[in-house]
Amino acid sequence: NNHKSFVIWFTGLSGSGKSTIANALEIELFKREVKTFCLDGDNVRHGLNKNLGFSDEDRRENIRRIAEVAKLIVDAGVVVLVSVISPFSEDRNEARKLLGNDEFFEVFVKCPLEVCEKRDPKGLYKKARAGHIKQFTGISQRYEQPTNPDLTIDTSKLTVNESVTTILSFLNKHLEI
Ligand code: GGZ
Repeated sequence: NNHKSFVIWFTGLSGSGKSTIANALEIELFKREVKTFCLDGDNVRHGLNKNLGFSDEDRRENIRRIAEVAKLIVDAGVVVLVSVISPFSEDRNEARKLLGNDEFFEVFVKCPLEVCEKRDPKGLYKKARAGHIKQFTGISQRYEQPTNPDLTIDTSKLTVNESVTTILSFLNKHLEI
């Protein structure tokens, strides 16, 4: 099957649902014979980026490397689903510049901090509140909301299925897939 390749860049707080949505979307794209690859911050930080922490500098380098890897995979003709907090607008804009506007779609996975904190699937917010994790996004470090995302998904209002359907119809409208 011939399709255009591009990056879907999911940005949002820890616990907002980025990876969950990317994984569910990947299943739907597979059914449509679209080749995909998931790049997840949490995974990449165990390998390629294991020398990076969570300072502003390290987050920037994390995003830079992930964008470069995403570009390599896009050039191989694969749709890349990137799930990283990517809290700083400047870093996301650099990623967009690297990929180019036609090959970069920013999806803001929007979810109030209170909801993410209530979900707390890994107990990280609890640790961050207690001061055991420094520079935690939303607690002790800033998250800059996208001002002009290609798409916004509010996961405090939509189910995973509804979120995936919304993204698929966005992609249908914009691409021949
Ligand atoms: C934010 C942190 C932190 C701090 C560890 N701040 O939700 P998770 O757990 O599974 O995924 C998060 C991941 C963040 O990595 P990213 O590469 O996505 O971040 S960034 O784009 O900002 O570079 C979270 C966990 O690592 N985690 N410490 N201090 N999230």
